Amino acid sequence: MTNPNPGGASLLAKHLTPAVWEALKDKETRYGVRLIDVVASGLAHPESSIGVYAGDEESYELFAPLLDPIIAKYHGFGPDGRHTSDLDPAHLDAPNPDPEGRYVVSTRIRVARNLCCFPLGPALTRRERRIVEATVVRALASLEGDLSGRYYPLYEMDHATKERLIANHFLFKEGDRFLEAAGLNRDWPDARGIFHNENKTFLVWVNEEDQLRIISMQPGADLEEVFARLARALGELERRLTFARSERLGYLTSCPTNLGTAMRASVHVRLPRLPEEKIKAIAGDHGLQVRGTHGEHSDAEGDVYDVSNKRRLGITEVEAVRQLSAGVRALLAEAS
Ligand code: ADP
Ligand code: ILO
Repeated sequence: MTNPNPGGASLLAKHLTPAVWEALKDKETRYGVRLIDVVASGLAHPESSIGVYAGDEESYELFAPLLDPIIAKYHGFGPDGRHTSDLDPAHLDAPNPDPEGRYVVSTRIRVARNLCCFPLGPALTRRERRIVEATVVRALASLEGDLSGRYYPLYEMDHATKERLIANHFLFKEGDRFLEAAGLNRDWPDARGIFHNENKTFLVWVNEEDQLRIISMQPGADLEEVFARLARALGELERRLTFARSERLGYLTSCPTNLGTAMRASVHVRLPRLPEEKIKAIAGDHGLQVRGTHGEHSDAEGDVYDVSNKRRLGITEVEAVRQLSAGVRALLAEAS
């Protein structure tokens, strides 16, 4: 097969040169992940911004000639970089940027995690996915206090409940075309589900883009409270589960944009007086990205934007939330 570069503006199109294709096309990881699997989503969707998904930890080593330049471009993190983590809430100095609640509707901080010693989602077998689900659900069932909750398997959930949870920003959407092409939606909805505590401030998505998406969220702009809850939950889960992690790349995720902290700290902020271009410019100056009201690939509704840290690797969790805090302050200074 000759180099099937999809064209377009994705990082895949930029970095899948004929030489890279030739060097990697016959390689295969121990879990059977090939170059054609890594690039499948980007080839199917030339409109992708990134275009690649890793099938396992070894993909990041074996396909490094393709993935490293993509990682470098997205995170500003070179091949000699070493990721470090800081989840200590005592190190976070990010007072509520909107104490009167005039602009910030809600705050959400999520991290992605995958279990050590399994392939990542694109290469999981149905049986492995079920083992992952059972392992995660067992760990979640033993959480106590405000972190205790219930697991809701997707196949048991009626349509109306699903729609309501999605509309209220608690549950992942179904049928993402990029995930579909990467093989991440195989056997849907088998072994997928959501765990949450009673007031839905602590939630865990199971077997979507990553095996776990661990989420702390609440109305308002109390970044410190949201971060502290997440850090506490992660501490509890780390005592029960072993997550896939590398010295260099931090926590391992299926999409290279999520490596490192695997953290996306965001606010939903209502900015009726600022043009979208201005919002994007201010956010960009602070290392932040802007999404729509219903997440990635959605539009802003009612002037509510999702503003979050873009970089997740080569930055600590504390730094990522501080970056969000500084950017939100700058936006609110312009908005008032
Ligand atoms: P991810 O957060 O995993 O990168 P998405 O961009 O698809 O993925 O967002 C997932 C969901 O989280 C969407 O419903 C989105 O609207 C919601 N969300 C993101 N940030 C916030 C926030 N600050 N408050 C409430 N919901 C949020
Ligand atoms: N594969 C899609 C999305 C990339 C970034 N978003 C994630 C991780 N959900 C693309 O290349 O546009």
